[in-house]
Amino acid sequence: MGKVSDFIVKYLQAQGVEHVFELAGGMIVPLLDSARTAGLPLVSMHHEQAAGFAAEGMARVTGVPGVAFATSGPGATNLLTAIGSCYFDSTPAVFITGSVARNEMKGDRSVRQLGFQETDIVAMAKPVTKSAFRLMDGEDVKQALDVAFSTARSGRPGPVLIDIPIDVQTTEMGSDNEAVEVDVARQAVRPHEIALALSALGRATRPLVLVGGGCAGKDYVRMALECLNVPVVNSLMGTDVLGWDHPLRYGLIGSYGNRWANHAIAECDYLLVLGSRLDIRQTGTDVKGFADRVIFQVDADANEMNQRITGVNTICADVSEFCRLLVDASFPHSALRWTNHLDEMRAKWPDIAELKDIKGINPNVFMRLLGTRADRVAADFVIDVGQHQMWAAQSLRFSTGARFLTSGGMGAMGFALPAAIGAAFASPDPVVVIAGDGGFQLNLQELQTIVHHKLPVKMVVLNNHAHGMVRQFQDAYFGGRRQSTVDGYSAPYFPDIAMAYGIHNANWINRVEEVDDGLDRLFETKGPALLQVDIDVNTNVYPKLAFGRPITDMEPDVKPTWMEGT
Ligand SMILES: Cc1ncc(C[n+]2csc(CCOP(=O)(O)OP(=O)(O)O)c2C)c(N)n1
Ligand SMILES: [Mg+2]
Repeated sequence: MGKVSDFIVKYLQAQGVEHVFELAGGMIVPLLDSARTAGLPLVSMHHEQAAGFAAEGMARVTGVPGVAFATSGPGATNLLTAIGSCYFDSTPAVFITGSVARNEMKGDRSVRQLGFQETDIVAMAKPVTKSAFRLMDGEDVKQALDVAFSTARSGRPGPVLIDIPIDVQTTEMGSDNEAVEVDVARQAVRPHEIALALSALGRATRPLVLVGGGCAGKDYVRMALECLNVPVVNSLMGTDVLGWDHPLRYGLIGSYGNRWANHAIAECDYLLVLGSRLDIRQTGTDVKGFADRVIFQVDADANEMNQRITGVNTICADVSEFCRLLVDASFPHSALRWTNHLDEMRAKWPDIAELKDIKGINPNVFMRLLGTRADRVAADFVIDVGQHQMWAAQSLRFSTGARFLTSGGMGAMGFALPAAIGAAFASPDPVVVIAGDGGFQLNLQELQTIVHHKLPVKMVVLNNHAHGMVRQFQDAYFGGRRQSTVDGYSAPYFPDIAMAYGIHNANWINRVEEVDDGLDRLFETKGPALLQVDIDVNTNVYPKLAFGRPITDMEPDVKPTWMEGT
């Protein structure tokens, strides 16, 4: 029958796991060895956080739970940021950590450690997982994996952590444990809920749909939206539900939302929220305006509804299932006056004209050009955290079907490069990384993984020589004292770094006239390439919701009344 570690690997293969991301360590050597024997490809990363993000990137593209292995102690703790990212952004993943042998565990002894690197990762991971547990008996391995995979995928997806002592991994298994397909419980949709949502829509003259992360990568959602024929706005996590040019798409709402999209949400008389939790970054703090319209919210997680915005008609269901039924039940809605009005607002306030007196390359304009260029090679996008993320969400032009992956709830700098590695293993098409000079330095070491596997990752580093988003915050609320964002902070010349790793297609631009050429060079070779794009340090992201005010009041025209809490 073999060892527990052999069984685990076979089980992963049966689940459709095609790659496991890891960084070696003594306590996971049995798993690495079994994977090698069974032909399950391992991707050796250079930081466990990066292994976790790569697993997340892969899961978001494939829908199959991402898997990463890490050793005990620092290996396991290094995973935590990525585990949290999967938790907040509802990404299915199974993290497996190795730990010290059972006879080296401190148990109830009042010492800090007994075994070398002994660390209670289960307790640490509990608040950022759907389930975290230690497998103490090899005979329970099948049950443990069944629980892990069904928990990760069912309801609102998320991460699970299993910690396995090394001597459990090497236990010879007595009974025959056949790996089977795991059943995933999906919440049913009650037909009368759809009927209610549709009849209220029938009465609306200014209807709107808000799509969020719960819709990303789900084909039924797009089909349902097209059946409804209602204008659609998105949260950051729902950016890629419809392509930029899709006739129903009216852009990003929220803190850095497109101006017309925030007006659309303020003015609508009916709002159907699909897979979005209406958090503070989407609605602002002043939510009084949300009281006077009909809201239906569909979400897999009942706890997320009727929280900050109340009086919502809630439908606790799998969004994809809801949309599948909607396709059969709905009929196209017509609201020509309303869509004309939205079109007029969009024409009046173009995203590429928000930044006045710009010196050098306008990042909103750049995002449009980058998207158009990347579309020709059917690229997906993985975006880091900062100003560049918001410029991308406001202005990146891409087709329906392209993915826009970013770290939403955790907002983890350093996400993009490793998550792009996961996305690159999941699909043959190129992956475009959009990162800032700050965040790119958090997982820079993964350039080696990209080179090692010759991955078609196209890296765009928007270099404003600053932790720009925090710099903008300091300028707004701390008298422009740019401590640790500009003062005391620096970034290297990234093309030289790329070259040192063996990425020879590495270029730099800082003038408007160089943009086309720079983009051509980025895509002219098949393999990895880097383009550093210098942006003036003082460039802000606008419009920006004026904190404490209604969603339509946006900086720089209106000043905030509160300091933002996020
Ligand atoms: C791991 C982590 N540390 C700190 C932060 C706080 N933070 C948010 S945006 C940002 C600045 C990012 O700088 P950069 O990557 O250069 O992007 P820019 O805003 O300049 O486009 C910082 C420090 C964070 N989100 N994540
Ligand atoms: Mg920066």
